[in-house]
Amino acid sequence: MSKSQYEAAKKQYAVLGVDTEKAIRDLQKISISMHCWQGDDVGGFENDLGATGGIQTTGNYPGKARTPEELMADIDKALSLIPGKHRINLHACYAIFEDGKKVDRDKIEPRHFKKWVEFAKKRGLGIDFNPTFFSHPLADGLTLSSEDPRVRAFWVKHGIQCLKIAEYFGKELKTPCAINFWAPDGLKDEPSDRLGPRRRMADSLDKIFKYKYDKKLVIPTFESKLFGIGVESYTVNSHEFVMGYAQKKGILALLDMGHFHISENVADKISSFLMTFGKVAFHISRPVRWDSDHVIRIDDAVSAAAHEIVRMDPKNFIVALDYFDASINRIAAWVLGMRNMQKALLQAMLEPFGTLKALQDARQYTEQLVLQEELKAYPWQAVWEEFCARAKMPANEAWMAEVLKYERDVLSQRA
Ligand code: RNT
Ligand code: ZN
Repeated sequence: MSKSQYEAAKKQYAVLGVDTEKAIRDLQKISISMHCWQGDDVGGFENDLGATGGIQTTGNYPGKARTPEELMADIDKALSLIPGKHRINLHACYAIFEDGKKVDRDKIEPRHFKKWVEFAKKRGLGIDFNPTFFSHPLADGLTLSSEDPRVRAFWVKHGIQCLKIAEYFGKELKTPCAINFWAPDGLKDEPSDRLGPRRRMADSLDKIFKYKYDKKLVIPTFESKLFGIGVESYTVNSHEFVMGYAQKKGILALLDMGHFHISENVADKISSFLMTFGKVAFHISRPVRWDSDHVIRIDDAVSAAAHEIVRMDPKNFIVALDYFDASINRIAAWVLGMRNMQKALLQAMLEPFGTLKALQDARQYTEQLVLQEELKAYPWQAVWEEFCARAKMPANEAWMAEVLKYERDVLSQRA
């Protein structure tokens, strides 16, 4: 697409009172947290057993990263095709044990993430973090809410160590580390006691947050979930429990787009979250019939979420991606998801929000509906291409050729 097409688009948007230059500047400022776990099917570096305990990947596309070096190289490849400055999101199971000196999760320390810090520093990336309450022999249905005090104590220690590691990231990289607590705790069949596990969960979290983390360096978030594999009837960290606990504790609640009833409008929750917490943390994901963690498309759900994020100012949001598809090229999965999120945000930035809001308030619902629909065909793609050109990035599917070359040269050697 040519410069003249951008100029034409710029004029067309200007008629609506939309400044495309401002949209490009605003998009350049947005950092999305790219999840390391798409690169190896949530495997981590502790063993080769794969993800267990409530999450699961399907597919066996060749070339997955097996070592820290491979994962870092793959992240580099992905980032080289994504415009903008972003963050990476790590899980505790991606600790790097030098000389094979492994420690269990209750004993991991900042030094086990030194290589990640070096990696991030060199590239000017921030790091976000997650304790890993799954893929472990002590993650058998219940972790922080277990009826066994020894199991709870183990996971409480893990949580505290992770807060220390998050502080280390925040301090070293000079940008606060968002640390997300997601625990798979739940039950397969109808429980008799729904209250007990929730009380134990709250007590364990209280113990973790007794650790006086530096609030300038660490932003804890707490993720809810409706159900999971093997925990179909009851999750301890239901939406209501998480909302209540987070508010009481003064931490943020996290919305994962795959963690609600399939017909629920997750975007509608955002404004209420913002009013309650002042900031909203997000896992952008794509459930297909269930929490399947497909690579995100610019579907109605993602588009609606992006619109709400832009309308309520991206400054107030922590946007992370969360999906893991092992059936397709993993680098393409990263690049596509990151670029899709950016495109969805750009489309939202090109919305004449003031005009639409005025139509709503004046009850001119017909005009509002018509404009909302007509906007979908506006030339946002020309603005996207201009944004990519300024970042010296391929603007369209041309990036896939790069990924295929990497697959031939690098990934195919990992048999
Ligand atoms: C699982 C949650 C959680 C994980 C990651 C790996 O259902 O969405 O966020 O996907 O922590
Ligand atoms: Zn999630």
